[in-house]
Amino acid sequence: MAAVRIATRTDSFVERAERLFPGGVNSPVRAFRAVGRTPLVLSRGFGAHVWDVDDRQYIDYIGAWGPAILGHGNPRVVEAVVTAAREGFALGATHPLEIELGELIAAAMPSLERLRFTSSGTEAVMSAIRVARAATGRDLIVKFAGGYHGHSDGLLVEAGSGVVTHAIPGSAGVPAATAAQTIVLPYNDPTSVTRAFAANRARIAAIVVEPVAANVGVIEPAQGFLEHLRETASAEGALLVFDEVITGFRVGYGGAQARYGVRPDLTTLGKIIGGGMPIGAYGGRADLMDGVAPAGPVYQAGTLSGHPLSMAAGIATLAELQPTRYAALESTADALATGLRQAAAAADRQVAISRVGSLLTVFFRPDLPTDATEAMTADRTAFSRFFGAMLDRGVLLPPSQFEAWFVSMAHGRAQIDATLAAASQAFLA
Ligand code: KE4
Repeated sequence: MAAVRIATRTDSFVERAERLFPGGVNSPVRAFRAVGRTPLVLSRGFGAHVWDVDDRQYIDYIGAWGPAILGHGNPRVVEAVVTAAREGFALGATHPLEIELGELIAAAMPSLERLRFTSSGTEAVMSAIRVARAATGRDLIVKFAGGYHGHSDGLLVEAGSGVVTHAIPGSAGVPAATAAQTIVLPYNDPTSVTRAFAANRARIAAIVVEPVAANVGVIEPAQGFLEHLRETASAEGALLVFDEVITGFRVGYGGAQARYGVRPDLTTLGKIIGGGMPIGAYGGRADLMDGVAPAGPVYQAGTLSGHPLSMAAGIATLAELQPTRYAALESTADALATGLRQAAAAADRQVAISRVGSLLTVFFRPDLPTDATEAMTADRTAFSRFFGAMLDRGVLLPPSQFEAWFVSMAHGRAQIDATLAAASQAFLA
């Protein structure tokens, strides 16, 4: 007789959510469609763990998609938010905490001579592009296949027919004319960048790049790639925009620009700088940012930009991010990656494990991809089976082959050992 599945609180919440939200979620990846599983409904997080509404505990590698570098519910971050909340929420004028967090970010990333807070990474990237277009008087933007920079129209595009021709819409509702303002190139392909500028001389305003690709799985920049972008942008009168929404304060306190020693003209940030509260930021050269209203003609605004509670959470989070803690985080992530390689080999599974700092991806393909085209050949069915087997053993991975695992400073030996024990079984699934 077929097992009778008892309806759970998860089922009830999912059913109600599906009546309310498109796909039952407020952001697509949370629907777990890529892995063919019922989405989790999570109600609590503490340290390296999250709990669903049926009180099932998971070791968490989603990490709120990046913000939770300290783990969930860090007492000092919670206390900072509660203290700030007692003084009022958004007050509609500059708040001292905006200045405090802005100074911390500028000190950590000297390329941000000026910056502006927003409420999301999407707003930050959209605004940085507007600044670049205004400063150069040019319209075209270069991005890289597999790069995700939020959901503004001009960045929801796919590569056009020829490598250096203009993009086509990557989402319904994006006008072809808007998409055509973007050129999509292969990541880690310097020649395509040179050719794109030769074919669009004096028309490209900026190159927008995730300095470590983390939205096709984790792909490290090839030796010299970021330097080539820097040199080409400078030589061509275009601007280099580092989208560090994920890598900022993740791959080191100074972000990818410090890790790789390449200075962008503009940087976008999010996630960690808000400690899990809504946030984004963009900033860079003073001569560029002084073009932003009310100092200059580039308009950008936001009711809740610089929200005091987001500022408080960000300040408390950055205060915990000392260099010694990054060393320990790197060591934990390395132990996880090494153990996963051993577990896969023991199960005779061909996977390639990419790691940059505490960002990690298990690609179900024989070797490490260098760009999105190669990443896309990964075996998604195999990943989905692995995801489900890990979930059933209490380990929550990002529900997509093409999202990064986020290891936090709250993940310790016990969590790594438990993850590896689960993986030893899950690689056999
Ligand atoms: P938000 O608008 O979601 O705050 O940030 C957009 C964004 C910009 N740049 C990069 C490099 C990003 O990774 C993101 C958002 N990241 C995704 C996960 N890869 C957020 C998760 C989601 O969309 O639900």
